[in-house]
Amino acid sequence: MRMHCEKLWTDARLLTLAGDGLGIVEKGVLAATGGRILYAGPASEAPTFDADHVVRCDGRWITPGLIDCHTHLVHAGDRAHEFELRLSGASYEEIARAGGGIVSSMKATREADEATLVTTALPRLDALMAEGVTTIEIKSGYGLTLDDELKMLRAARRLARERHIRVSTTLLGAHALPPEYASDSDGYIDLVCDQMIPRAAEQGLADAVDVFCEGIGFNLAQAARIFEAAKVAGLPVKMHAEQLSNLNGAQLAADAGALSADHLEHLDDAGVAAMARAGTVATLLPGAYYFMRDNHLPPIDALRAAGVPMALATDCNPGTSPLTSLLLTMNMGATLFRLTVAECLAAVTRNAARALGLEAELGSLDPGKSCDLAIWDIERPAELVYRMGFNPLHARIWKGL
Ligand code: DI6
Ligand code: FE
Repeated sequence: MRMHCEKLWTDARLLTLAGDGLGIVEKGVLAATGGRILYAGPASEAPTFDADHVVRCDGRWITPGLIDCHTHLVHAGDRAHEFELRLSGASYEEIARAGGGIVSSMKATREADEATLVTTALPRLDALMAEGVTTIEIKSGYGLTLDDELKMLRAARRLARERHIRVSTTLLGAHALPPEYASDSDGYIDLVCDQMIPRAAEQGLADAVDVFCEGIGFNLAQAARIFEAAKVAGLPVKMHAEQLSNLNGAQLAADAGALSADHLEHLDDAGVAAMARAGTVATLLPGAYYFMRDNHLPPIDALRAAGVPMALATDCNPGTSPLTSLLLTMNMGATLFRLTVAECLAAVTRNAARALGLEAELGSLDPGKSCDLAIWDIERPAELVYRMGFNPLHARIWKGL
C-alpha cells in the first residue's frame, strides 16, 4: 500500500504511550499530515509513504510532546525574599499572616497589566518548552477580583499566540480569600459563582474551573457551590485537594465528575475509592512537596492498586513550587514518590492529557491525534527520569511543525 504524507520521521525508536504501557517500538516510523498523526509504529508494518519531507532520527527516541497539566505560570513578582525568610526559620503560615504569601503575589498581579503578565511569564514558558512541553495548563488565582482574574486568563490565552504551544486555561478565582473579603468568605464565593465563572465562560477565557479546598482555602460547601456554578456555565472542574489536611475534597470532586484532584498528600482510602470509581485523575505535584519540605506522602500504593490514573505537573507558582522543569518533576515523582519510570512518563503524557479532558486529542502517538512530539537524544527511556538538571531534547514538534 502507498500513502501520501506531509512529514515522515524514520529510523526512530518510539514510546507511543498508546494503550496502558509505554508502547515501545524499536524500529519505528511516524507519519503526519495536516498536523495529525497518520501512523506511528513499526517500520516493518508501515504503509509505503510518499512523504513531502523526511526526517531521519538516527535511532533517537520519540515521545508524545510533554504536558504540564497544573501550573500557575501567569503571575507577577516572585517570593524569593519569603524563601529567604523561611530559610531563617519563618513558616509559610507566619509569612502569610504577616501579609506575604498568596496575598503578596496577588498585590503584584493586580498592579501588573496584561502585557506585563505575558512578558514576565514568557521566560518560564520558554524553560518548559525547551524540555519538550507542547501543552500547558495555566490557572488564574492571583487576581481575586473579577477584572484581575479575567486579565490573568487573557494573559494565559495570549501566551498561546506568542508561542507554538497549546494553553488550557483554568479559572481559580477560589484560590485565596482577598483581604477585602476577610470576614466574608461566602460573600467572596458569591462573587466567584455569580460573576467570575459566568463571565469567564461567556468570554471563552476558561477551559475549566478549580478551587483550593483547604483549611487555609475554601471549605467543602463552598467548593460544592463553585462546582455547581461551573456546571451551569458548562465548564469541567478540578480541585486542589488534601494538600495540607484531609477535608474529603477529592470525594466531592470525584462525585462531581472532576477531571482531576491535585496534590492529595492527605488523601484517605475513601477518597482513593471515589476517584477510582469516577475515573478522576490524581495529579501529583512533587515540586511543592519538595519545596515545602513536606513529609506526608500521597498514598501512591493505594492509588496504584485502585487503578487511579496518576499525572505529574510542576505546579509552577511563586510561593510553593517555583519550578519550571517537567523533567525534574518526573525525577522527583520517582525519587520522592517512588513512581516507576513508566508511571512517570505516562504521568506527563497520557494521564496529563486526561487531566485536561484532552485525551482524545493528545497524550499518545495514536493515529488521529495532534502531532505533538518530543525527540530525545537518549539511549533508553529511563534517562528522561534519571537525570537532574540535564536536558536531552533534540527537537520539539507541535502540530506537525
Ligand atoms: N496550593 C499551593 O501550594 C499554592 N496554591 C495552592 O492552591 C500556593 C500558591 C502560593 O503560595 O502562591
Ligand atoms: Fe497549584
